Amino acid sequence: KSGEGRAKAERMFGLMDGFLKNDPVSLQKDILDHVEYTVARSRFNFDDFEAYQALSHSVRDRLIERWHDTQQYFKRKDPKRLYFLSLEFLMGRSLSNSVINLGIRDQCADALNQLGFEFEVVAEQEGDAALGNGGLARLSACQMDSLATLDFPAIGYGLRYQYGLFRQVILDGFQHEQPDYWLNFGNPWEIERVHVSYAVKFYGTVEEEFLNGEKCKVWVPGEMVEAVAYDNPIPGYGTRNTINLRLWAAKPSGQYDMESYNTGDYINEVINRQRAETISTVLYPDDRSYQGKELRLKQQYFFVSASLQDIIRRFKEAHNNFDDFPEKVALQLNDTHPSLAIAEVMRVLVDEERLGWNRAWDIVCTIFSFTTHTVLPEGLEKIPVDLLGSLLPRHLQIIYEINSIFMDELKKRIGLDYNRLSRMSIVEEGAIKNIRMANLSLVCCHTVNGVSRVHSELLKTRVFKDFYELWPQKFQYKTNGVTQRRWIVVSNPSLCALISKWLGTEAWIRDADLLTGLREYAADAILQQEWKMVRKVNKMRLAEYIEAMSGVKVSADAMFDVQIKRIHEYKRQLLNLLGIIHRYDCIKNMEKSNRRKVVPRVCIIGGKAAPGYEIAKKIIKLCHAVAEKINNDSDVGDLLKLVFFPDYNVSVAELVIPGSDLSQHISTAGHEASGTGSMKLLMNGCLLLATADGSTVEIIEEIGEDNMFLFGAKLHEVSALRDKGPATKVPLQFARVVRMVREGYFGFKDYFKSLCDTLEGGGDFYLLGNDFGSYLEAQAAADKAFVDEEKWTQMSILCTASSGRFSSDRTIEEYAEKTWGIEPCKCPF
Ligand code: BZD
Repeated sequence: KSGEGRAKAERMFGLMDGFLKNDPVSLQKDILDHVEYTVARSRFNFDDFEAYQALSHSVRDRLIERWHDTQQYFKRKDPKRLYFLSLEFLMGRSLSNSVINLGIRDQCADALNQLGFEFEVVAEQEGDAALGNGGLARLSACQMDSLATLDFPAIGYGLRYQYGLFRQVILDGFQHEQPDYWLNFGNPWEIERVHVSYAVKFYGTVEEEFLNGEKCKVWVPGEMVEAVAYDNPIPGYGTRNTINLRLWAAKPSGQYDMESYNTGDYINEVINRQRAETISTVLYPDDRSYQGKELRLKQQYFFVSASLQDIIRRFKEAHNNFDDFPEKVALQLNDTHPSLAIAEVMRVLVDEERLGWNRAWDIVCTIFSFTTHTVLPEGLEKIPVDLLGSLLPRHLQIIYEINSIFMDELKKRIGLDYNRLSRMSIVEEGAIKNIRMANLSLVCCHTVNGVSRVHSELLKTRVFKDFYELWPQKFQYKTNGVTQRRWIVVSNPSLCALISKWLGTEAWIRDADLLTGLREYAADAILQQEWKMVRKVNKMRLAEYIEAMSGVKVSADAMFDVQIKRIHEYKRQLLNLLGIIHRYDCIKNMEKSNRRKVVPRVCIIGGKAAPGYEIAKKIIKLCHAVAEKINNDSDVGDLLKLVFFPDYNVSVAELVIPGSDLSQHISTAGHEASGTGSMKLLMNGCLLLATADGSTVEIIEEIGEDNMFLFGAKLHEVSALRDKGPATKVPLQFARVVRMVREGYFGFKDYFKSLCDTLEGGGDFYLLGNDFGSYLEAQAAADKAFVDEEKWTQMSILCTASSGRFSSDRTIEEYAEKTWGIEPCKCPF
């Protein structure tokens, strides 16, 4: 080539080879450019928040590069993709997680340092993305991290709520809810796709038409709303793969209502159209059961319809008929919340694609799988038929048709056993007719997953017994897991460094089974010393936060005992509080000289109550009332402190978990489907005080009963105890502490009456009285173990060493192989 030609080619090549550099100097330049051109501040004068914005944009640029490459690669390879449909994702903060997964944490810290900023301080500026309630939503977030890290071709779909989970504010010890308008300060982690939008239809009628001599149904909708895509890149760790979490926001439809045009009612037309946006305004804050609200149903269909239009469009770009659809598409329903997708796929394939009912049905039966996250039959979603019929008339017809075919087949299989037929029917008869979304999912999905082994057994023997007898092959379980990237590497960097040092490798960050390598050093005095140091520093950080937040001074030498999760009667925060009252009572009644034998404790409770859940709110108030008394009692001093962490969320968890010595997972056996908080605490070397419920049963198998504090009625005993009626033999201490609350020892006597009534006089459904004695014994055993520092540290190391099985990487590998049938598709560097 001539000199000029070569120069041009080099220039072009330079432009194409545009990957951003990750050395501190390049990062610094990018940060300053973003300060000036994105944040619009002077590069000579910006604060911590602006530094956060500029750094986030610099990181986002790097994410986008990888995201593009990954999407291009997936498009070229056209592998079978997993579409993960979930109404909730609890992502928390993104900055620290992204820089760690991109492998540029230290470079970013250096770049900031030279500009006069500190990475930790800058990262603290970020608010949480809290688009979910609790375990189910955080599990989705952990699973997205694992899908990206393991190079699976997956896309998450959900809703972009403008208001995430409410902020919990405590006034005089009472919970108040405030809106979480999380987008107020902008969100650098999303990319608005103004051109990726779909019309979603609601209401209207179903007409019959003849098309090419064939009778067919046509849905004539009464309302249209536009769904606009917001893409959130999810980077894998140690891979270039960066997958997409696509969240939909509702916008007024671009199509004008001609009627109002003609009548000249312009202002009202604009106002009405604006109302469409309410669909994605707010997350429902109740994690118990479905309430038959129209807006909730609209949310469900809105996100299902937009996601399926997107999925089918993508499929059609590469295929000209639906023959290969099941080989290319796996649809995972995160609980039954997205299960309208089943009826929607049928509608699209039958009414729009004209495949005919039987062919459409064959496809539907091979693409869907669902996971349930509840144990209780009353936790299963039901939609009133009238509501569904008015909002989605064609879908109701389709569901009736599916049910009618199912019922006919079922009669052939089981005969005219009407009780069983009515239990299994998708339509629940009664004063209010309902559609049972779990039954719809069970009929149409190829697989139903439980979230722990015990949960799956309960599904087979109780909740879905009839279906298990019919289709045993559909039932599987995948014990939940959490990502060690977020829960060790991001939130506990010093423990992360210590683990890598002793294992001589960082490979455990992608392969958590390697953590077992720590077992052989559990008794090593040097490791123990270093382990204790790391934990102590984390506890001191937590103690500082407690003092800043509540004014309560706590000693980092005390045992930090935590219970952090949503407030529920079945999770038994009340049992914990009664135990604390008992401890307090003992200290008060003890000879002064004996008090020095008491092991000092700092009890931490955190969690939100659903706004309409009165008993849960009373538990929060009781916690504050008890704390007020104990923390101000000079007889007690440092021996016992109780603090409630307001507004518990992912970021608070990241602070609390690394500094916890003991954590409580004390649900009545048979009630917690899995539980995942326990896994995060276990990974961080926190000992567990627990009942044999949900995934704890499997944790016990990994760490052994000796390395935890187990108590309480076992699963098989619970039903026997309930059948027997009110417990006759509750321990005296139990009666005493309940009496203290009832008689107003902590004030608010009238207010706490109904709470005490749940425990006495034939109540006590959750068996607190029955389990109280063994709970106190387990607590005493924990005290005893804590005094033996060497023993405790060894147990702590063994907890981390045994936590590998509870990585979401393992869960996702199992889903990929046994449920979804997908393979990794790794984007080359
Ligand atoms: O799901 C939880 C279970 O209670 C836990 O045992 C389990 O570990 C996790 C993950 O599998 N369930 C929920 O978190 N459920 C909800 O948040 C929810 C939300 C909306 C409606 C109903 C339930």
